Amino acid sequence: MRRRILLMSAAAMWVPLAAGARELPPVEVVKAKGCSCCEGWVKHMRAAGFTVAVEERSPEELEQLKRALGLPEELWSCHTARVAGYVIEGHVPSEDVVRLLDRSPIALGLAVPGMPAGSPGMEVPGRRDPYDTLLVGSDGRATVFARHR
Ligand SMILES: [Cu+2]
Repeated sequence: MRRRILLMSAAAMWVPLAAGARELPPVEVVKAKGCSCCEGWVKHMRAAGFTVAVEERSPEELEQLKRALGLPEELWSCHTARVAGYVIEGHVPSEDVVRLLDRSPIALGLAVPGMPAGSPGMEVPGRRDPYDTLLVGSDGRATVFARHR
């Protein structure tokens, strides 16, 4: 319940501006040292106009963070990010993050579980796995937010 209130107030703080004058909230990424696909995702987010701060932690601390945020283990990926009170887990395309901010649902955030080839930061020449971006509810339940084929 406390998380829900926090999320609501965080979402309310982000007021969408008129199209073309969008101001994007800062993104905080927590990643393990030496994770290059995580760096790839950071570049992707910066290219989309986000200001991204990166913090490196041990794999154990990263796991602890995911648990503390209430992310079910089956949704885990490499890096974990936070933006406007939402959790963004893994290689979520920037356009999905923008759409989440526009809609500002009451939710924990978005997740792309695992590390599908072809997702932002996971570019593999000649390979593109279909994947879904999931909307993770405050209770940890996931539904499809966007399909990427
Ligand atoms: Cu990755």
